[in-house]
Amino acid sequence: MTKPSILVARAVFPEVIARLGQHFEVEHNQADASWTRDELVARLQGKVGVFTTGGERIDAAVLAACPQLRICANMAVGYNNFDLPAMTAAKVLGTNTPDVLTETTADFGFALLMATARRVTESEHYLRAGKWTKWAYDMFAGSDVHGSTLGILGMGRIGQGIARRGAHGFGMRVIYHNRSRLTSDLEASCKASYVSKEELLRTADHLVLVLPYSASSHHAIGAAELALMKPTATLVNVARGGIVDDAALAQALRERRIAAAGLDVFEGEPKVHPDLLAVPNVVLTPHIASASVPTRRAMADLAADNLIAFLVNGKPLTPLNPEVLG
Ligand code: 8YV
Repeated sequence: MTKPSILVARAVFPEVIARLGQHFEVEHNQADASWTRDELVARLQGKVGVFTTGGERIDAAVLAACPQLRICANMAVGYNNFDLPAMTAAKVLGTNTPDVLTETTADFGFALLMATARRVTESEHYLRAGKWTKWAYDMFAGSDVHGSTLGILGMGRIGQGIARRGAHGFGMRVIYHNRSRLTSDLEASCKASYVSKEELLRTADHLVLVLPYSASSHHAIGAAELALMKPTATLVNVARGGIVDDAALAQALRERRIAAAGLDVFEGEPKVHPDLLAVPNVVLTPHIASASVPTRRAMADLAADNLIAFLVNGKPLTPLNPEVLG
């Protein structure tokens, strides 16, 4: 019997490709670069499933050009690369990788917060450049993390992980804003209090963004929101590029209207706004919040398991639009 054909749109663990190969004919992008949209559509011809990594846009035009496609399995918890209503209309299943990356991403959110508040990369660049010749009382003096007010915008699983770290590990007062309020049990476990977005912006010493990207969260942090923040505040984004207006943020950092920022995601990444590259008070990382070896492997395994479970027995593990299973 011939095996169904699937596409793996980016290079991933060889062990995961081998496992997929037990069930499917696998075409695998082993190049360093992602395929263009036209190339993706050409490669998708005759494929019933595709393993995506968050950068491949699956919309109505792609779906219309690939009528055999039945499942898109994202190796990411975020799925703003999917036009989910169009996928549902075309009866194409989408899956993502929730839970397996929560703690690792929360760890990184905290790492970025610490590095930003305590000016870790800025001071390392100074040292590496051979500029460290003497002690000075104010050399790279930053802001405290312990005992300060941690603000979280978007209080899903990762936001709660960051809240727990702040409250239990660093004695921070935690405030949050979210589309919906957490249950009182969850609020108690995170020691977090619900506030309006305006109060969050005005009060937080360290504001961490962990909300999903959609049309309604586009530029959720722009010039007006930055203007409400304390001049001593730091901003951390481990969510998605596009949630922050990067040009407005670079201007606020340049004019020291906020103290510093830590960014793992960018509008138009992997390109980074040149104005952000030009300011010293920002820590920049290349979208690696989930990148521990075990977590990336767990994400790849879950995406592969979704393809296998759906295409072999019709029962995906983490469906985004289960109505297509009906
Ligand atoms: C991924 C992410 O690394 O899960 C997400 O939503 O942003 C990251 O964990 C990225 O999407 C590539 O898979």
